[in-house]
Amino acid sequence: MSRGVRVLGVLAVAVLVGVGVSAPAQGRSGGLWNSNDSWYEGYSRIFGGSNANMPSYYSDKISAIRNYDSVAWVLFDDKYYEDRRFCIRPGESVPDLGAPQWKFNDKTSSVLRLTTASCAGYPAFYTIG
Ligand SMILES: [Ca+2]
Repeated sequence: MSRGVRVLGVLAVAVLVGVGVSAPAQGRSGGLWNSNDSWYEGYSRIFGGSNANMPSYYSDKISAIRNYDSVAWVLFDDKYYEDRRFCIRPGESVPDLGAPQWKFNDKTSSVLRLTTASCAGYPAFYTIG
């Protein structure tokens, strides 16, 4: 592994560990914004990249999300991208993951950042078109 790759890895971890944000800023760019209470209350943070095995302070604690990224993200109930899953496209918001159509409050244990804005191949929170 080159030194450059190691530095990038450290930066990715720094982004993932999180930036404390008290309120969702309009026009924020990049990442999956999430909070541990519905309607963006409680602790909030931005995920900058995929995480197959979320630490205990994230796992099973996410209650609301907004996608400020340019690509779609998938939330999984289990670690390592297993079990139930839902995809959120760029610009979409899910203020209450516990709503009856998803029942996904405090479930997320891994997150996958896709390479395009499409949710093709994954069930999406919202249907389009
Ligand atoms: Ca879970």
